[in-house]
Amino acid sequence: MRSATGWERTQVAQSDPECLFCKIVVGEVPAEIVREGERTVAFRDINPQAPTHVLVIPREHHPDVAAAARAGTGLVDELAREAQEVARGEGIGSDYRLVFNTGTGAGQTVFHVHAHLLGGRGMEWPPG
Ligand code: D5M
Repeated sequence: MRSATGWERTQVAQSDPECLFCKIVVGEVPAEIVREGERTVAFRDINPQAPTHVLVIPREHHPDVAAAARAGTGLVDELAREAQEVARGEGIGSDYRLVFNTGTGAGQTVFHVHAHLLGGRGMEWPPG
């Protein structure tokens, strides 16, 4: 397991010291990092729901995908692009599901926007 130490001193424009994923971004909480970019970090979900289950997050703190979109800096596009790169790296090509749970009613438990990248098995619809 590797923490995001390479980027520890990177100035993150917007950060919440109480946020678990902000702590992963600065390497304060360890995670199994699979990819890092200037604005994003991807790490394996602690409770995987598929053979590939990676969370792609921005370094900046935004509570959910709508807030990240409102920031208007192309961050959500970048999460999608990074997810595609992770999928390629995982050998699942372009067959994956990308999910943003938004709000407690939809199952969001960590209020730092994250894209769930799920793949490596067949998917059903509708999701539970
Ligand atoms: O998804 C939040 C996800 O975050 C959930 O699938 C578990 C995962 N999680 C929680 N803590 C950790 C750590 N420490 N490492 C990796 N993954 C973690 P949500 O959509 O908010 O329900």
